[in-house]
Formats: sequence, C-alpha cells, structure tokens
Amino acid sequence: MRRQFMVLGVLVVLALAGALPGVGEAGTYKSEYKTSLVVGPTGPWGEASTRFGDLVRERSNGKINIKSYFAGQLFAGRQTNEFLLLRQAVADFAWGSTINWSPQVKELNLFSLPFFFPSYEALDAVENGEAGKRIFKIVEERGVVPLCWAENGFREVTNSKRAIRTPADMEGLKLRVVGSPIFIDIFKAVGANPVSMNWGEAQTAFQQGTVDGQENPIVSVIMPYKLWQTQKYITLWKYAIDPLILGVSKTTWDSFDASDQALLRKTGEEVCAWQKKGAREGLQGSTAAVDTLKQNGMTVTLLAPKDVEAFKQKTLGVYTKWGQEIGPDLIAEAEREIEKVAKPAKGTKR
Ligand code: X2X
Repeated sequence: MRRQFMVLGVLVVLALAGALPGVGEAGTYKSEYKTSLVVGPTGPWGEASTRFGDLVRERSNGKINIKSYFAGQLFAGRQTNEFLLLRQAVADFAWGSTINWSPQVKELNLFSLPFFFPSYEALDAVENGEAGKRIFKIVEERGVVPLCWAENGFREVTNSKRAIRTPADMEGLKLRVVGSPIFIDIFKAVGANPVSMNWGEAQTAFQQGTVDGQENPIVSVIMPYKLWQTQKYITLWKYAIDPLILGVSKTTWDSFDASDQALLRKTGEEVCAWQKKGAREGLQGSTAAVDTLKQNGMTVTLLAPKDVEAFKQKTLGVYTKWGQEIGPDLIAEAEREIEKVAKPAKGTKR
C-alpha cells in the first residue's frame, strides 16, 4: 500500500514537472508527423508536400519530422474523409483540396460554383480578401488550422469519346467526379451521367474504360497522371476552381511551441507561394501546358464565351440549391472581391 502511494507520488511530481509525455501538450514532439494528400509525389501538389517536409525538418534541426503519405494512403479510400482525419489527428497535416473538405465545411463549395471565378486574379482576390479570411476562420473553428492557400487549379473536362462543345455533347457520357455532392448536381445539370469515385479507383476505371471521362486541372493532375493515355479529348472551360489548403490538425498544432508554430507558418507560406506558381506554370501567359497535351495526341476544344454561356445557363439551379448551403453573405462578399479586380473584356484572357 505504502509503495503504491510512493509510486503515485513520484508520478504526480513527474507529471507536474512536465516530464511525462502528454497529448496536445506544448513542447511534446512526436517522432513522425503525417501529411495526407490525394495525389502522388509527381507534380506541383506532391512536390510541395515533399518540399515542406524537407524545409521544416532542416529548419527545426530534425525536431519536426514530417512524412508525406501520398495517394490517399491515410484515408484508405474515401478522400472526402480527409478533414475528419485531421480533426482526429490521424493526419497531422494535409495538403487538402477544398472539394475533399467540402462535405464537412459547406462554405468551401464556393469554389465549385460553376463559372463563378473568371480568372486567377479573381481567385487571389477572394483568397486574400475578407471572404478568404472568413473561410480560414470557419476551417479553424472546425478543428483544422489553415496555414496558407495553395492550388490544384481550374478544372477541365476530358473524355475518350468525343469533343465536347455544347451540353448536347455531354449526353450519355459517364464521367467520374469526386464524391462531393455538388459535382453530381453540376454534371447532371449539364447533361452528363456523373459517377462519384475516389481518385485511386478512378485510375483503374479509366484503364478499363468503365467510365468515359473525368474533370481535373491540367498541370496538377492531367499531366502528371498522363491522362492522354486513356482520354483523347479535353475541353477548356475553366468551369470550377480547386484551391488547396495546407492545414494542420488543431490537436497537433497546439502541441508545438510558439517558435515552432511561427516556423511552420512561415515555411508553409513560402512553400504555398512556390506551389501556386508551379500549378499555374504553362497556363498563365503561356500555352506550354496545352501544347504538351496536343503533343501527346489530345484534341483540345476551347470554348468561346457564348459556348460557356450555354453551360452556365444549365447550371443556374445549382446556384439556387448550393447558395443556401454556402451562405448568401459569403457569396456576396466573394462577388464584391471579384468585381474589384474585373478587367474590361478586351485584351484579357479568361
Ligand atoms: O479527386 C480529384 O479529382 C482530385 C485529385 O482533384 C481531388 O482530390 C479533388
């Protein structure tokens, strides 16, 4: 009995002195921090994750050891569960697509509203303005600390059957979309037959031809995954943007001391800026990315504004339904930011 009391006493003293490891306690470090991402190591998305881990390890003298778990290894299938994994600190970090987090953070569907963001300038204005700050606040309130905005990119549609120029061309096309409900609504509205599937499974579906097409950004996904091997047609219509957020589980974040939090934030901002540049390379002020698609045998269809208008008209119902989920105030705020950077149509590229 006395012995037990003594052991207990020693434990209490140790705990008070902070010598025992505790979860979420500032100054207690794990031997490995896990980063989740949907894609593989190739391309700006995966490369940013590797670079962030390397820089943080170096700058913290090996104290913060971050490992990238590529191709959805941490969420074993469901990419729309990534936010939950962060909340539970199963993943400490994630380079997460706003699409994949949107089932838990409805406001993130703002970026998926069809034809809402006319340009990169408009996107940057929203991210850096009041709307972006509000979204970061909401994400943090839900248990994930957002460090910075990165980018997957504007999403373009590819398929193996035919060139898409009008909603009629969409008829009967089986298109893989992410398992986030707004995408089913959008693609039904434009006349296609959408099926939701995780990105990992989609690769097999493309190879086996069980789906006809998909939609993803050129530089971040279509090129690194060489989608021209299975799909010969691409339509450039910039119908939705897909930002990434470098996020940290709140539990993990609180376990870092203030100077390491500053190190992570600074390194994150640096790598996010680098990543964004990479995601836009060959797309902004250059035709290099589209040239690569053509060189690999793709037929590229560029939609004129009137062609885009026909698709836009079809998706008006998506605005009515999803406007409520996203919040009319947030949408209005984003519209104001976009208005501020809107340039006259002449001489500007969509
Ligand atoms: O699954 C997709 O399409 C991807 C890779 O773009 C996302 O993670 C949203």
